Amino acid sequence: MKSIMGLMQHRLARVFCVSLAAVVAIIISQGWATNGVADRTADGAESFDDYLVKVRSAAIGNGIASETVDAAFRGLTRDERVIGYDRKQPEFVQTFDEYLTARVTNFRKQEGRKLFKLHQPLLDEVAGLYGVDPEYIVAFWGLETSFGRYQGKYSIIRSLATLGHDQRRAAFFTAELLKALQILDEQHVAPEAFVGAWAGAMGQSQFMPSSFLRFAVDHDGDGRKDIWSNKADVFASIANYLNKAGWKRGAGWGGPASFNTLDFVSLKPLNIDPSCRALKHHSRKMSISNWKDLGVVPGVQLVDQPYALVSPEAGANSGYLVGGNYRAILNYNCANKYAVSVGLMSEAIATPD
Ligand SMILES: [Ca+2]
Repeated sequence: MKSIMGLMQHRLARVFCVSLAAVVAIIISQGWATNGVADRTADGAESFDDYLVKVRSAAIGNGIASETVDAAFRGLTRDERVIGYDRKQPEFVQTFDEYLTARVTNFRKQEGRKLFKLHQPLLDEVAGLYGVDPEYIVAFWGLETSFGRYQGKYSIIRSLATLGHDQRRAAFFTAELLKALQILDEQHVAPEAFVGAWAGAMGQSQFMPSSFLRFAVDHDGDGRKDIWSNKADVFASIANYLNKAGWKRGAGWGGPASFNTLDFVSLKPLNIDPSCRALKHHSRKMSISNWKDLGVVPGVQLVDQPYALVSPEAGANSGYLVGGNYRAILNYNCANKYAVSVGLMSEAIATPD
């Protein structure tokens, strides 16, 4: 057992190492992206155990206790199921309607309304604190894990180590693995409960370790950011994420719009933000009155702000006009169908039966 002094020294050391860790992580990820782990695994020369030895030394260099790393890596093997999922291509691309029908189900809407009411004092408190709309917190919670029910049962360390050792996205997943070790070292979660989806999304909010370290919040003040089992921490962490993504309370997400004919190609923006693939399917942003001049009519009352039109499906006479908060939703998961599902789910949650 660690002595109190030992613990204090460890914590003091970590304060110093937090800033150092960022620098070291960049150097490491740069090195590995060019001539380090990624390349060595590409030719299959590096064993999983050799990979873990390198990660161990990088983690300790980042200020993580060797005991934490050794306990996490003890007896660790690759999880080949994870590689199987990573290689699996989607069999077909769903239309918006198919996707929304499968995701924004009547069950989730009803459950969302019920839980919205049940947790209203906490949701209002958290939403007020972070300047977001409470129904969106419940919508993310419902769509990510069916309100905490399905968080995934894969070991986060094992999944990330497997994907970090694999050649496809070695640098990305190795960086996430180092962050996962930091989360364990900070004791936010017991090692045996450090589980999630196969690719490392964790807890009721399904944060990757890097998102956890940037956005997770200890709202109930017990010293742990517990997105696995504490609702106050889950809600506040989602709210904080949206706040940091630039959420504007009361501005909505956008809504459906209809038109007769539209030359979408002529509406493409001059520059497309490359950080999110969903933006390739957005028009340039215009005011509601500009859209109406082009014959694009919103189906609902929208707040006056610039909107982009999400590329309509072939032959469709309707699509979605999306505002600033929609961009914040894309930060969570950069896919248009996902973001529309969050918007529609939020509206359903806030609308009484
Ligand atoms: Ca807590």
